[in-house]
Amino acid sequence: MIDLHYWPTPNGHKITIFLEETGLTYTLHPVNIGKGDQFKPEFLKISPNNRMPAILDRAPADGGPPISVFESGAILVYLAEKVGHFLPADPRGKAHVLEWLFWQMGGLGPMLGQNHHFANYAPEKIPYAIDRYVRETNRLYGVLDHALAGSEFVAGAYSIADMACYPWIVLYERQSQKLEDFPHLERWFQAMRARPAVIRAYEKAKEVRSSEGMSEAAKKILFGQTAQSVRART
Ligand SMILES: N[C@@H](CCC(=O)N[C@@H](CS)C(=O)NCC(=O)O)C(=O)O
Repeated sequence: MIDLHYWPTPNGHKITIFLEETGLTYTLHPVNIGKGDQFKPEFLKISPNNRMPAILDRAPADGGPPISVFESGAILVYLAEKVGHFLPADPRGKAHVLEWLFWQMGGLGPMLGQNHHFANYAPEKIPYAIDRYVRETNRLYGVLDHALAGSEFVAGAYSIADMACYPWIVLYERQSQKLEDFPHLERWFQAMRARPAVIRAYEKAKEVRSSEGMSEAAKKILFGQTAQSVRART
């Protein structure tokens, strides 16, 4: 029922976790971002930002033509509302989940992504940049740890906020963080990691993942983009 355009990165895992949790039927369409699949015209039609994940729902609730959605946060909200799970309907519960979901989209994901970039992929090691993003990662881990001190999950009951945050925390070593410094976060992380749906989602990733590391050609595709690349697509 759902076509998922996917590559096994944290943003991709969020959606396979959701789909595995709910049992919605889906087909994975790999978007090899290191080879430039994100610039294919068919993909850009549903994801104009040339980023995965994106979905096509072939059986929308209104019975109309297929609906496409890009941006992992928008996809999670769309799917949660479609199935009526993992995003509360009451205004207080919904606001609480949405604030943490958007916190992930605007903070945790982008900052940890920059951490990965400057620590692992940048051709020169710039101490100021590495330090800035390792510190901001550390601060964000502290915020999450504090939230989880008073709550079993990120925003009350298990929700799309947990699914959005978890795949970023999986890479804590690469982000120069120690989970033992964040006991509530560590407790939550272990509980998330043990969920059968999360295990299945990461198994799916293995079916798709290319074994090679990031090639120089892939770095050129991923890290040199400007508005000119957007104009050149059409
Ligand atoms: N804000 C977007 C971020 C998506 C994103 O950055 N996807 C990356 C992989 S994790 C991608 O598709 N990169 C392709 C590129 O940089 O051209 C979301 O949450 O969906």
